[in-house]
Amino acid sequence: MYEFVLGFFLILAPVYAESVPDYEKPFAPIFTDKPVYSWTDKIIISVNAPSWNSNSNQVNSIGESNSHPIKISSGENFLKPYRLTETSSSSGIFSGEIILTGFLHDVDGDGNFDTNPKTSGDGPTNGFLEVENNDSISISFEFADGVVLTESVPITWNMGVVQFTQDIFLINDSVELRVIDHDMNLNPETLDTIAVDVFSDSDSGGIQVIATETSERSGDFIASIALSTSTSSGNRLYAIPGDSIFAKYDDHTLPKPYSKSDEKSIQTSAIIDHSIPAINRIQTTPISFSDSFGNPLTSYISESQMQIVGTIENQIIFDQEFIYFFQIKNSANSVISLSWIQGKLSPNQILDISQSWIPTKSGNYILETYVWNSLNDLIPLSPPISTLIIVD
Ligand SMILES: [Ca+2]
Ligand SMILES: [Ca+2]
Ligand SMILES: [Ca+2]
Ligand SMILES: [Ca+2]
Repeated sequence: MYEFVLGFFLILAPVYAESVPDYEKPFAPIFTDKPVYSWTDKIIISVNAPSWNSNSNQVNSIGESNSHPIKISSGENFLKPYRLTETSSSSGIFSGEIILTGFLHDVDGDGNFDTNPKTSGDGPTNGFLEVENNDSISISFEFADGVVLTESVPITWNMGVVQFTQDIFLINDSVELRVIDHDMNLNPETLDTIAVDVFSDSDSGGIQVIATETSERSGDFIASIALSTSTSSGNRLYAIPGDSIFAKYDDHTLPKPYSKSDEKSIQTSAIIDHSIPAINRIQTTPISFSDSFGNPLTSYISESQMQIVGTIENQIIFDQEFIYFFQIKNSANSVISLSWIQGKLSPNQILDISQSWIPTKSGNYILETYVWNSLNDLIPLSPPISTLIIVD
């Protein structure tokens, strides 16, 4: 019984649909390609109206007649009638597009308007329509006598987002920067650009870079900058390891509750690090021992002074602060001596570090040396070295 009823409807439904509109559930829905638009985007419209496919061998149109018009409106501005054309000769789906043209507004604060508002066109793809920043677009189609279908989509301005693609960049990295602000897709048929200020701890004046839209309608902008350890110029920003770098975008198209004339600086930062990992920044040589005159020692006697000598070499091309620890443990693994030397290595500098020690008793001792960056951070700059000392 159930299967019989289902079959009955499947056969009759198309005939019914083409003859009498279902006023309770209209079968000519209007679709837009996005649920919400920015003020200068493009709207791609489609209407599913199989009853207007009057000839299956020919591409038909809807909306262009004054008896069954399509009207696209925003406030007082409208396009009517506006023609949509069938996507293929028998699809029964009709499509077209309009470009929103916003209103006169200066989006970058240079005192000049950046928009070209106009309202014109009769379809299917030549329409331009002025809109406000907080607005809505109504699309209506009188698809049968006295039966008008309407679809509305909102128009909003958006808060811009600016971000570096990483939290930490190495000094040799190309730095990628991204700005997302759909309001700056000012022309939905070309790649737009945005100016972004980029600066660093070492160069607070910085540079201005141009971020380019990733595709015609994305509202997503990318810029790439290089770092320089000497000077800023062009797309190169002066920054050294340890600096923070910053990007600042001034958004002049802000959503509610901001007003049209408001602007807001949106800023982000990232950290610049060495290209050499911390543990490899200082190279150490094995420990050697000498007497107080600098002559190498081959045996060690209690109660006599010896010099413990280590050599460190700065592996990076920047100044590097260090603390060199000497720690001596006896055979019971107790620390009997701890001392350190603090200093700064210039780029690629090699330095001998020396500490005197007088063993009080014969026995076996372990000397451990550590190189850290500072007492505050305690970041190891080279692997620790352990050396056995046998005192007679
Ligand atoms: Ca057709
Ligand atoms: Ca401007
Ligand atoms: Ca664009
Ligand atoms: Ca905006």
